[in-house]
Amino acid sequence: MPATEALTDQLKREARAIGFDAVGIARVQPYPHADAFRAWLGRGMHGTMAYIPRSEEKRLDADKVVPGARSIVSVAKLYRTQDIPDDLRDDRERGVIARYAWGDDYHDVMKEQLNELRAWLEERSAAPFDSRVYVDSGPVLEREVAMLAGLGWIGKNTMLMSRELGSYFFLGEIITTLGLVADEPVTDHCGSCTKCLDACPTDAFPEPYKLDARKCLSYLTIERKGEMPAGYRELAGDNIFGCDICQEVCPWNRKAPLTDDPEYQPREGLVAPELAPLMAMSDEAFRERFRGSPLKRSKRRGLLRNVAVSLGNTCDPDAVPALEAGMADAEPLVRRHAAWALGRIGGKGAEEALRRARTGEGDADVLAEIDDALTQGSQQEDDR
Ligand code: B12
Ligand code: SF4
Ligand code: SF4
Repeated sequence: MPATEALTDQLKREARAIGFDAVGIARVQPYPHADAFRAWLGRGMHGTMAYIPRSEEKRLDADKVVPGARSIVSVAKLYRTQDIPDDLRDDRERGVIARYAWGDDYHDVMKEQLNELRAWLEERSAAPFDSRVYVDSGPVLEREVAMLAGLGWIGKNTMLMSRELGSYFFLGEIITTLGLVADEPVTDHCGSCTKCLDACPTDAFPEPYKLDARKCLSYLTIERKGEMPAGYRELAGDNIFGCDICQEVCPWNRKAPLTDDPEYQPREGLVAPELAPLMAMSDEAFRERFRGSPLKRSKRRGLLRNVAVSLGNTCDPDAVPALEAGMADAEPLVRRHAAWALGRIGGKGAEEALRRARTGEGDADVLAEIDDALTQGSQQEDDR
């Protein structure tokens, strides 16, 4: 067996031994969907994620990231551990956190494993090489790379899909100047199915294989830092961090395997947590609870914004006390969304809470939200 082939084979075995669930090699080459990526940016579908257009050229050319790059080792790591038990899912006082965020922060876990794999490669390779390791946050089109490396196909929901693994897995890569033996892409297995496109609550797919991030609940609950636009609040339902709907409905996830890796097992209270206690969380409690967790990305104010919206979506007067506490939060962003939520619940208790909050409120945006909520509440009364 020629040396490169043997090294590639051993590298793949080592990647699995380290804990990755799939591994493949992509040759550095022009990306087949480069124009689609440019068009996506051109139409502003990245929203406020300015870091993406800033590194547009690097994302499209690995040689601009690692000069002389010839191969990209692409790895996948499963994170699905269980599904949400029906009784928790049906409990409207609870919110839903996307599965990827139940365990430890995958960036840290996977980077360490990829560094271990790179160290192994450095020891075994006859020639010295240059390389960079990335998980999610680097200037790489990770799904495109994984598709070229034969890990799966890009589904209509834009997820990298695998017949063996489904789609609940993370991606990471080593871009290297080494010339390894490249894999072949696999064919598309979506067929005539459109379940993901039909299930999206916000209609975020303008067409198959394209996602308008500005409409996606994952973007709206995690990446977008300011207010949640009014038109999306009801559609957010009980999703308080990320969204798994277009994966939950996918037939390829029905029998996909679970992982028993300790890092990705759910941290206490993250599988469908109760909403009201989250609303009462102090800054310190937030930092303590979500240290080393993907949830820290939204920051406390972003998470509580989402929790307020979901409390409103319960339409349950029992949520009024938690929201009234939210009206006293130091963050105007939280108070604004708590006001909206009280307006959505309506009724005497919610109206009184809004009026009490109004007397001490000094922020113009929050006052406007309170006034809108009071109008909405009185309209609801008229309709009853
Ligand atoms: C920005 C971003 C987001 C944005 C935008 C997502 C998007 N679809 O564009 C938001 C915040 C919405 C998001 C959400 C999620 N994300 Co995200 N996200 C990223 C990030 C950082 C960049 C993605 C990007 O470049 N988007 C630009 C678009 C144009 O590229 P793309 O998504 O790869 O889409 C490809 C297809 O559209 C394809 N294409 C275009 N036209 C056509 C036509 C045909 C016929 C075909 C076949 C393909 C095709 O070309 C594009 C380029 O390859 C990547 C990490 C990375 N560095 O790549 C993670 C990443 C894609 N996200 C990931 C995850 C887990 C999620 C969520 C599941 C989290 C959650 N549960 O809330 C959701 C899933 C939503 C969804 N359906 O995509 C994983 C996906 C793993 C996988 N199996 O695919 C990644 C790879 C992170 C990681 N390292 O694991 N994410
Ligand atoms: S993650 Fe949710 S909101 Fe985003 S595209 Fe998928 S179903 Fe739609
Ligand atoms: S739900 Fe259907 S169309 Fe969507 S990714 Fe899965 S197989 Fe493809």
